Order: sequence, then structure tokens, then C-alpha cells
Amino acid sequence: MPRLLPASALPQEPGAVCVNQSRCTSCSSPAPVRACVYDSHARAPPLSPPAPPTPPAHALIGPAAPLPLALAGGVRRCLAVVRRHRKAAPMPAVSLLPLFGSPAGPGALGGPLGSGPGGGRKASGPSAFRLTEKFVLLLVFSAFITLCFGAIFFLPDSSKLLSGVFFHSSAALQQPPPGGEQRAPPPGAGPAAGSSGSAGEAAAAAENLAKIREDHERALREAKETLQKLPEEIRRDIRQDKEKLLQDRRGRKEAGAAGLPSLLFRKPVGAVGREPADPNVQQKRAKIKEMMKHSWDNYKRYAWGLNELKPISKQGHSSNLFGNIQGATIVDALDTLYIMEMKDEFKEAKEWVEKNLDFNVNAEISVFEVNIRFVGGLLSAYYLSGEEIFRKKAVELGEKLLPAFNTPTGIPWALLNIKSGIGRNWPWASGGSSILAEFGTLHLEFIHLSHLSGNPVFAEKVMNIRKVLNRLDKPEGLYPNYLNPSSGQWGQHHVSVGGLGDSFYEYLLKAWLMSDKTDEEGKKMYYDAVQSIETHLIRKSSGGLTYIAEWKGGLLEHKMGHLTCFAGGMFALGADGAPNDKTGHHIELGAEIARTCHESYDRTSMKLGPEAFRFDGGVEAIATRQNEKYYILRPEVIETYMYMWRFTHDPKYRQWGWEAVEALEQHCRVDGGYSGIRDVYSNHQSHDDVQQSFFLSETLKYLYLLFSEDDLLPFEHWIFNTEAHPLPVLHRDDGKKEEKHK
Ligand code: DMJ
Repeated sequence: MPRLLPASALPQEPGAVCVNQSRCTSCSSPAPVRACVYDSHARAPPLSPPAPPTPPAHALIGPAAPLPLALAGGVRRCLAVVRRHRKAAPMPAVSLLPLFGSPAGPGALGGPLGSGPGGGRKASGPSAFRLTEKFVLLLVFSAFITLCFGAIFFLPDSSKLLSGVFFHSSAALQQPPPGGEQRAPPPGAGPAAGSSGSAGEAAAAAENLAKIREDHERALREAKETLQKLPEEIRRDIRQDKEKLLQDRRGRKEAGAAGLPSLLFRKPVGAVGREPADPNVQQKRAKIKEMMKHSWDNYKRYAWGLNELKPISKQGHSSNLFGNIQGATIVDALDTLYIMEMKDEFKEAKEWVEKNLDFNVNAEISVFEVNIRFVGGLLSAYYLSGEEIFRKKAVELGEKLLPAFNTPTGIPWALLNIKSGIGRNWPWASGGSSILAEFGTLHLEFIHLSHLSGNPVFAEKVMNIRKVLNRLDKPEGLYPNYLNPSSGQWGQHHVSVGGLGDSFYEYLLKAWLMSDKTDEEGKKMYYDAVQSIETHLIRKSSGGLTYIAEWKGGLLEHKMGHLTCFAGGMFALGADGAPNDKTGHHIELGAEIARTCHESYDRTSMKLGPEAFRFDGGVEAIATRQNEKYYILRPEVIETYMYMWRFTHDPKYRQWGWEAVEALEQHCRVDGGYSGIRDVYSNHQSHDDVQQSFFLSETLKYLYLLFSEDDLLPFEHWIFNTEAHPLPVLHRDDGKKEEKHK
């Protein structure tokens, strides 16, 4: 640091002006405006001309001059100045020393200025000239050093230079861990592990080694696979990977913004399957995909964004089940589009969901319908594709449904205004009761909502429903269809495995399976219920057809609904866990229901099943009332064929399924899509002009699965909700794996 001089010691050359004497410590030139050296703690004098703004380092050097050249140029220029001065007045080496490093003493160059009589620089002569040279040199050096520092600190990559040159930071040189994530230390590692520390370390090292080996093997496998691919395929894969990565990032941001925890998305098992080996099956499957395309394209053309399509009048159809939530067909169809690999259509559906699916509407909706179609559809779309938008929308909608549970018992209302949160029940439902099939068909979706949102409230709500049911006495072990949400008492004693009751039983079984068979309560409730159903409702006709009747206060109505036909598939699905060696019996029960339901189709002129068929008055499996003769593109019979095919591989199920395809093509297909039929016994078609959204989500999906290999959505990994939306089984070790990945 330059020394401070007392004002009295300032040079008194004629014309020398220091603009602020109290701060100026030396004036270095006889010129009228001179450079001053200031106390580094003091501010610049107020009267001095404003310093020009410091240009950025690269501007000082000149845009085209690379740093080393520029610095070298600076040094060359410095030396040239020194040489010029040397020529003018040869200088002893000592005079090149910095001013404040000069030896002291009278007459000595650069001695303490102003020290002793005559101290300071000489007024004239060669030594005065040398002093000036020293100032010049000092200035040149300071300029040079400033340049160097400027370059280091202000050039764009200066931080790297700093860490590399000055700090030798090993961290800066280390590669980040793959994926940019820090690995948690293996359990037991570190001092906290105490005496078991070394054993823990060894185990961790072994685990690491195994992981490395596994990674290498996988890399090798992938390299081999890549080598077998065509360059075009490799390019396509790279493009897709990039796209996926970008989407993931975008999605995670969105999810984060919606307050959702970040989740590791694992590639789902069997989201798309192999081509069927048999060319005939291949062809049939392709035909079913074409049917999906026909339904989708027409919906898109005539009713895009609305709930359903009217295929005859070629316009949108609105059902009051969804209030004014829109897009039921889009959300219901997402997963079918995905598994059929209709990629463009899936993409446009996803974009619609992103931009238009809106739950902030003043709408009174059916909690059950919105849950199975919208929440179920969104959940499946998320689990298949990993697109965060679906998770976000599913959770958002789930939250909108929560006020439905605000009843004295926690048994939800059937109808809910999702804006006001006010609920009520269907006015026709036994003294203001809630309906078993409605409040009992929330379980699978709500468990997944908790899983995906990290919010236990969804699971708590549906577990409470179980609690209420388990506290109640059940007539003959049967569950009546009506339950009052205020009193917690059963309404009318009407029991059905069809409408009003059906999917309650389905969800008990599937809750157990979806929990990787840990939900013992669900299991017990299911098998107990099936036992009572067998005893009190299942009967055989004189013609040998097994059917499931309805129970009204102890009396049987020998009628079976189309809806009840799903039970064949349910019995087959539950066969494996059936108590008392009843596996075979449950499969057999499934097969018998499938046969009866097939008969209900076969005994019509259109080979499509009626809404309900009877086993009384001298008929079997035939509808006798006009208002039971319609077919609205329902899936239940085909659903049962699909389960029976998977469990038995008996070709008759594919044959029956194909009969249904032919009937659909002949009677339901119209230019504008697919329509329901008013009377399946009639010889001329009368269309109801509605393409139900479940035709795309269920009927066509189950048909497609029936003609696919079993590796597409395999049952060990997937459970279908009651609208055929696949939800993954929550395997016991999944949680542990996820913990490990965090
Ligand atoms: C679908 O919405 C579901 O399958 C529901 O469980 C019952 N009804 C229709 C299809 O028929």
C-alpha cells in the first residue's frame, strides 16, 4: 500500500495541482492534470473528473485478441517503454525496484520521501529523471497486474479458472454422480454404525459392486440390442428418449407446482404387448383396432371435447352424470389408445387434457361415474405413459370429490356440486340412501390417489366406508343396495350382483389383489360375500343355465342383468385365493356365468345381449319386458370372455368374442361411429344414437385383450377398475425400492 504523505510534504513544483489535497498522497507528473495515488480507504475526490466506466475485460483486450496474446502484447509494450527510457538514460538495476522497496538513506533513490532535510526527490538532474521512470514502471506494472486480475475474474469462464488455478478444488474436478443425484450412504455406513461399521461397510461395498456389475451387464445388453437395430431405428429411439426426458422435466416442474411429491416413474410392465403369433388372431386384433379408430375419428370429427358422440345425428351428447365437466370420451379412451399404440390419437387426447380438461366448474356430478371414468382414466393414463399432467389432473379431481364424504357417517353422497361442495342422494334411492355400488366403487382409485399424492386422506375416506359396513348386521350375510349416510342404517333390503350392487363386490376382491394380497380385510369381505351370494342368489334353470338372481326382502326375482354378467370374470379372477380348496369351483362358476350370458346373446336376433333377461314364465335367458330389450354397447359379457380366456385358454371364448364383433359391425356400426340398439330381438335396427364412452374404454379394450397375448397388461401387475382402466398392483417391495431411490 502506498504510504500516506502529510500535506506539508507535497511537492511544490510550479503548476502542480492536487485536486483534493487532503486525500492526495503524491502527484507523479509535472503536467497540470496528474495522476494521484489515493489512500485505498478514501473515496475519490469530489472534484476529480469522473472515472470512465470500467470496460469488461474482453473489451480491454479487444474482441479478437485471445487472452494470452493480449497479455503478451501488454508485456511487450511495457518492456518497450522501459527500453526507450533506458536508451534515453541508462538506469542502474536498483532503480527498477519498486519505489517503496528502495534502500533508505540520504540521497538514495526512492528513500523515504520527505524524510530528513532535503529528503524527497531531487529537484532536477538524472536522479529526478529516474524517479519519474520508476513511477512509469510502477504504473506499467500495476496496469499489467490489473489486466491479469481483470482477465481472471471477469472473463466468462473465470470461475473455472479460479477453481482450477487457485483452489485446486478436487470437487470441481470430480464427475457428478450419474443422473445428478446424490446417493445416500448405504445403511450402516459411517461412525453411527458403531461396531457393526466394518461389516456394514463391507455389505455396502458388496452391494455397490453388485450394482456396478448389474449396470455393466445392462449396458452390454443394451449395446448388443442397439447393434442389431437399423440406423433409422436408433435415430428414432434417440429422438424419443430426448422427447421423454424433456416431457419428464416439464412434468416434474408442473407436479411440483401443484404441490405433488416427486415420484420416480418406472416403466410399466406390459403396457404394450407382442403381436399375436397366430396370423388369424393378428387379423382379428387389427380389426378391433380399426373399430377403435372408427369410433375415435367420428367422435373427433363431430363431438370433439364434448362428453359423448351421437353417431346418427353426428353431434355431441351430454349426460347429466358429469354435470358440465367435458371430455368423458377422451379421458375414458386414453388408455385404450395407449395400449393399441395409436400414438397420434393419444397425443391429441393428452393435449386436450392439458389445455381443456377443467374441473373448476359449477356442476353437480355423479361421484361414482366421475370417479370410475375420469379419475380412473387419468390414473391409468399416468401409470401407462408417465405423463405428469395425468397425475396432476387425477389428484385435482380427487380433491374436488372429497366434500362428498361430509356426511354424519362418512358414507359419501351420490351427487355432488363440485363448486359448492354440497352433496345429496338420488331422490329415488330408498329414503335418501347412498348406493352400495356407488360408494363401494371408490376404493381402488382412492388408494392410488393417496399413493400418487402422498396425501393419506383419500385412503382414509374409503377405509372408513369399510369400517361402517363392518359394524352393520347383514341380512343373511348379504349387503343391501341402500345405506342411509346420515343414520348409518340399511334402506330397502334389495340385494343385487348387477345394477346398484355389482362393482362393490368387484372392488373388495380387487382391493385385495391390488394390495399384493396384503389387504386381508378386503379378502375376507369378498369371500364371505360370495359365500352368501352362492347360498341365496345363485340358481340353476331347468335347462341347466346358472344365473344370479336378485333378492328382495327374502324373495328371489329370477332375473339377471347384462351388468351382472361381469361376475363370471370376477369369480375366475378370485378363484386362486378361494378358501377351502374352492379354486376349481370358482373357475367353474365363472365358466357357467359366461355360458349363460353367451346364451342371452345367442337367443336374440341380433346376437347382442339385452339389458336384462329372465328365468321365469317359461323362458330362460331371454328378456320378456320391452324396456329390458335394449343393448347400449355394454362390455360385461365380453369382459367375462376375456377373463375366462386368460385363465383357461379355451378357444370358445375367442369364438364368442368374435361373434360379438360381427354383431357390433352388422348392427351397431354406422357412418358416424357406433350406436346402441333399442331392441335386440327385432329384425330391423333401431338405433339409440349414443356412442357410450365405455364402448371405447371397456368394450373395445376387452375385445382387444381377448385377441392379444397374455403379456399385454398381465394380471400379476395390473388390476382393472370397473371401467376397465388398468391400475398397477402395489407390490410389497415397491415401497422399499422407492425409498432406496430417494
Ligand atoms: C360402466 O360404466 C362400468 O362398467 C360400470 O361399472 C357399470 N356400467 C358401465 C358399463 O356397462
